[in-house]
Amino acid sequence: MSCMFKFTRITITLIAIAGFLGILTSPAQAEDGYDLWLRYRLIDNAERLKNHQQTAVSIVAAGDSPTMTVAVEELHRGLSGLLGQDIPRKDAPAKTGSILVGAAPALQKLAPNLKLPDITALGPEGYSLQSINSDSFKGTVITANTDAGVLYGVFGFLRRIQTHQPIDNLDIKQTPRIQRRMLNHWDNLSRSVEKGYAGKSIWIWDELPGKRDPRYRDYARANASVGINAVVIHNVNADPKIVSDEYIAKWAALAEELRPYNIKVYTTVNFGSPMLFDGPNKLDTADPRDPRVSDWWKERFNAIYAQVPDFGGVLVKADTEGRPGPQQFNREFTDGANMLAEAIAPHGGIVIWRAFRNKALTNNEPDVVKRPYLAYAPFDGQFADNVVIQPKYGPSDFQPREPAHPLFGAMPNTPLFLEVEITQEYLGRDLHHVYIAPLWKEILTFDTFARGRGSSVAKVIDGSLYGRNISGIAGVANVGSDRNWCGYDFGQANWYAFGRLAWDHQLSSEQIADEWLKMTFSHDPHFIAVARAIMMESWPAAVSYLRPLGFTILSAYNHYEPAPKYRNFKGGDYNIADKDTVGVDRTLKGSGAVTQYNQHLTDLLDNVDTCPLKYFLWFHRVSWNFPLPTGRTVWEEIVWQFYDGVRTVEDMNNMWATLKPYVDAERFDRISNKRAGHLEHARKWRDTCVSYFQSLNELPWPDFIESEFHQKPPTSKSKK
Ligand code: BDP
Repeated sequence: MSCMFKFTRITITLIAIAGFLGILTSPAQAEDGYDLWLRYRLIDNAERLKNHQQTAVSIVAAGDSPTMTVAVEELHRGLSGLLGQDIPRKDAPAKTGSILVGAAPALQKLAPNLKLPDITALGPEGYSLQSINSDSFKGTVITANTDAGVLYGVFGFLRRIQTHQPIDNLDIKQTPRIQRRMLNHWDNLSRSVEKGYAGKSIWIWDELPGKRDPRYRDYARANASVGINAVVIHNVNADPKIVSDEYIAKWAALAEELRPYNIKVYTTVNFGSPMLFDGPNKLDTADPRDPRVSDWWKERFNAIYAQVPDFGGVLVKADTEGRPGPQQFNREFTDGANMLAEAIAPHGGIVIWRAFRNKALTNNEPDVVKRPYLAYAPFDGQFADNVVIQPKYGPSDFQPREPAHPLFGAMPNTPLFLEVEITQEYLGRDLHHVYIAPLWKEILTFDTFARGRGSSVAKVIDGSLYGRNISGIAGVANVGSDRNWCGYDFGQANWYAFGRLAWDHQLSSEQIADEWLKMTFSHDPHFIAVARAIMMESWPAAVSYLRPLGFTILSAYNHYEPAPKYRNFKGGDYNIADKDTVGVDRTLKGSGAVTQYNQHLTDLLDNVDTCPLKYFLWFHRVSWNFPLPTGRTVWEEIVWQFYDGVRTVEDMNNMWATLKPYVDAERFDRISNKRAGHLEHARKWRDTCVSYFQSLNELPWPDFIESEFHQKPPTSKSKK
């Protein structure tokens, strides 16, 4: 981006001046990334430190449940670290400086004369942070209706200190907008992680249930600190053994470790389990209409709930990518999902049924992106009350950019969860520094027009559009056994951002980036401004060099390397370009995918003049010379975007290089090395893709490659 380029120059100048004046902050101590954003380092501003030390003198806690115990431990650990002195726990409030913490009923018992804030509207997970300044008591109250709410209040309070916000005069009430804020682990029983780039699975199956790795608790703390309250422990490509007695006992131990942190365990199940699972009651079918099959599941759910009484439910990938499902038995998805739902209902569990790449039973639609809509929309209202449908954010497969999934505007009578990917399957694995919050925000704010203007995806999934009592969002986890959890330091930002957006999807990407940077690196305003700019440009840049102008898919089978040729097969789903034309025709005259959106969107997307450029080649097939409002032809625009994306990565790397004085050497070097690899791989993407398209269309290379980007085209062919 050219504004980015200018910013880089300004940045370098400012850094030089700051260095000259000797006003740079000293680098922090070396860090390995294990502590994530919960580092609780001493506040480095003397005035602020003194002020906080007066506000937080002691902790007075009401209640001793496991959740209260971890909440108080965390408060003690956080305050003591941040304030550089032990903040003791006392039995009764002092006249000044006590932090009172506990659920409202317990707190009221402990301090009967205290006037507590009205928290009736906070629900089971909300919290209140209140400063009290009466004659008899000057202090702070962290309270909620439940201990879980108190735990979130503690993390909210600590986050304020960590991000340098005041903690006196507090009058804050917070409630999560979404009920089930879930991580989906694609972790296998072998401890490999599907599309995981951060080492092995953190679940050490061999050692469970007896031995509990201390990381389970730190993982739980990190999740609770951002409000994540549900974890699916197993891969969507599920091993039938996950519901064996042996494995239930293992993940019951995990549930025990996570429970104090208000995290409920869920698991994926293999729909074929009754016939795949070698047990005494193995069946020869998994037909959902066979009563023996529902009995089989009832028996397994009884076994699960006997050990995990608060088990959340099951996540199912069925009849897609070779996985078993009801269609194998000529049954509908409603048959499969409702059978499981009925078996789990007596225990209060839910069935989360994925809508990914599914085909309708009797419709072999050739355009893959149209299939899930055809498979599910006609069944709206026919699923049991405890069934949820979970589509990916777009109709294809976690592409760097996709229009939102049309199902979000098409199932008013079914709760829908949104599935996003925190792990960077199509976004450069752990090699590309991509901050994904802006992509998630683009989807969350996508207007479905389902109930007129303002019917955003966020309102569909948080339940507010249709007044639902089940709501949820799921992120495929990027967590592994690597010391720094996510494979590379900036990957932690995506875990953090997912949790924060799941709690409050109204937060901006910038706000979340600022919080994370302050808690993870430094408060220096200059550092924050530059690092935030790098983060905010990273996703748009990645879209430019991975999928410019709305290309559907260009990557190899590993979803990482560029392979436009491999994806471009004739007569297949992805015939994306030939000598004369480029894009996929999904208009009314083409595959008709535009009709799966509300009429307003259908009209907008169908028309080449009104279709947003970001989705242009997703919906339109046009000649390479088609003129665009940017003043460039489609061919020129594609080339421009590939080059511009890579230039932004260069700019981001230059900007990062100037941040050395603000970051400890260990993390700075680690990140710099990664960034070099990122740039190299982005160039590979650009050169592979533009060369391939040029070989198809034989159009001259645009002049701007040299004049604007100061590069030579990748081959010497066809210079104008
Ligand atoms: C595909 C992934 C595969 C997943 C699948 C899914 O490559 O690993 O199992 O999505 O989401 O894109 O089910």
